[in-house]
Amino acid sequence: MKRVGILLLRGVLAVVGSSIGMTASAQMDPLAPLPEAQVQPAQQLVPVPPTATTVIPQPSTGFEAYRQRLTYIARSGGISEATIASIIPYLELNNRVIRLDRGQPGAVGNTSYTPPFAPYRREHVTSDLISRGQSRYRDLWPWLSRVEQRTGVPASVMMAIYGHETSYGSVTGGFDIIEALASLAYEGRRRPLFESEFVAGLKLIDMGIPRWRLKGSYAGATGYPQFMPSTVIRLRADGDGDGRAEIWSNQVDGLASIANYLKDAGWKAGIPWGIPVSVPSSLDRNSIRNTVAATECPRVHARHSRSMTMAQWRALGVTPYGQSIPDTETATLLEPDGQGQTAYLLTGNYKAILKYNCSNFYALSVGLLANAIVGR
Ligand SMILES: [Ca+2]
Repeated sequence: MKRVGILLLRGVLAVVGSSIGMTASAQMDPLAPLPEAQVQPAQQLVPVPPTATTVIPQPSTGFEAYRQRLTYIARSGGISEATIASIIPYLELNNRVIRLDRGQPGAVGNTSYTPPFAPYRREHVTSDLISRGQSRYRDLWPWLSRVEQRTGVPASVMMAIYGHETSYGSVTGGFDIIEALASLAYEGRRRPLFESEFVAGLKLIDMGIPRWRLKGSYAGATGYPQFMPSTVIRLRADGDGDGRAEIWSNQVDGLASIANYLKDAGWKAGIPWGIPVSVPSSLDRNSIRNTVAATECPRVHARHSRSMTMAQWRALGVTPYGQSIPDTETATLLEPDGQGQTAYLLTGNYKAILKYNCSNFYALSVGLLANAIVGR
């Protein structure tokens, strides 16, 4: 997983978590392992409607205790004592991070409703984003072509992700990710994930990256590729060949890291992410329905048909508008605006984009922006 974005956490019900348990754990030996139960995750608590008489416990008391657990997991993760001592005692709970995390669209309400794609596309694949992408693509092509050769990932796709994630480096996020990750871990809805990313963030500091560099989204994604810390450690790449992978200050390194991520996620060279197709109205959607639930983000995959080869799709009357996929290549069908509108056949490379951010709208708009950047 690259990062925890807005969509990854969708569908998780926000729960009033103001009464985080805090009793004896503050008095414990900080060296001793702290079982999970001593700092209760918010989701185990019964929601308390805010009323005039509701007493809101001070969460800072609970967070003080939680710092001891952070110290313990940092030590267990091999973080140096110097880093632990210079950071953990001074960490504060960032309530804004928690509010943003809980306030995500889709967190409450009718989760079965999926809006049409067309309005999202208009908003996210704009002429401004296309023209800025084209100009950067031209400027950086001498470096990006080498990254493309090495990874098999088209430079246009790297650029489109760069555009979507950070508006080509102009919005990389201003949260201190160490504090944000500690706050989200404390909040508890996805504690194992955020605790492990917190430790990875400290590891980056141990590796010599200064704390002030570690700025990013409220969910802990940082740098031009918006990687979570564990992904920074595993997949950041050197794009310009100077021996350093500087994802916070060097665009080519950021783009090469994006390509490296997609390659790691299974990107196959020479195959498009997907193609727009027309679907005959006679096509029996039931006969192509996907009956296997995906293990990762099943709601996103549930909107796709089952996988068939291009030759099989063609036999069913599904016709590419332009470029095709090789006949033996498999693809799934997605009709994001419903029947009778433009549909897409999506390859394994689309699934690699989904690993970056598991949302059909995200992956489609990345693919369409990439096409537009190279004039397709
Ligand atoms: Ca470099």
